[in-house]
Amino acid sequence: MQPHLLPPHHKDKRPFWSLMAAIQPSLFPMPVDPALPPGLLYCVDVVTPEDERCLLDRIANLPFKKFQFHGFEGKRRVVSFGWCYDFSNHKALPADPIPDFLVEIHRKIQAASGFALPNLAQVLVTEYAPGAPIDWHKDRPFFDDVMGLSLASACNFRLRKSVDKGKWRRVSLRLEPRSAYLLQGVARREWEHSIPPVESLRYSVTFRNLRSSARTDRSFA
Ligand SMILES: O=C(O)CCC(=O)C(=O)O
Repeated sequence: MQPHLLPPHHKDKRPFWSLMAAIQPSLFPMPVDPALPPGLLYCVDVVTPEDERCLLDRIANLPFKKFQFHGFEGKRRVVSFGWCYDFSNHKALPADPIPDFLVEIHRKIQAASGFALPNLAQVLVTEYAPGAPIDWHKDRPFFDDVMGLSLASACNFRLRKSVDKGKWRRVSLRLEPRSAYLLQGVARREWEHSIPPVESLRYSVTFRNLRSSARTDRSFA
C-alpha cells in the first residue's frame, strides 16, 4: 500500500513525498509519507553517480559469503565489518575493522542527508542478485539505529506492524539507487521490514551503532 498524495490531475504518479525527495536532493531529511512509521527518514542522491561507480568497484572486491541463517543459506551474499552477527549462536562477534572507504562514505551520507548515526560500529554490505529477497525481520537488539545506502538498482522496501491477531498495517517505500534511509525509534523497534525478490542486481551498505546495553555488556545479543 503506497498512498499517492499528489492531486489526481497531476501527471506524475509518484507519491508527493517521493517527488519532493526527487526534486530536492537536500541537506536535510525529506518530509516523508505521513503513513510511514515515525523514525523512518529517506533522502535521495546522497552520493554522486561517480561515487556510486567507485563504491561498486571497491565493493566488487570484498570477500562476500552466502548469508547463513540457522543452517540455511540465503540467496543474498554479505560481508560484515566491525561486528558480524552469528545467527546460529545468537551472538554478535567482532569482525575485521571497517575499511576507510566505508567510513568515508558514512561521513558523506550524513553530510548530504542530515541523518545522524554517531558511534559507527558495524557496516554490512549486502549483494542481492536478481531474485534475491530479504525476509521480514527486525534488526538484532545488539544494534541500535540503522542507516542504509542503496546502490545499483531500486527496490521496494516494505514495512509492517502487527495491529491485531493476524492483521498487519503495511506500508512501502521505493528505495532509489544512491538514496539513503535512517531507521530509528518506532520504525526500528516496532516495525518489521523486508524486500521482495529484486529485479536487478542491487547492493546495500547498512551502517549500525550499538545499543547502550551492548556497549557495556558484550554478551548482549
Ligand atoms: O538492503 C537493505 O537496504 C535492507 C537490509 C536489511 O534489512 C538488513 O540488513 O537487515
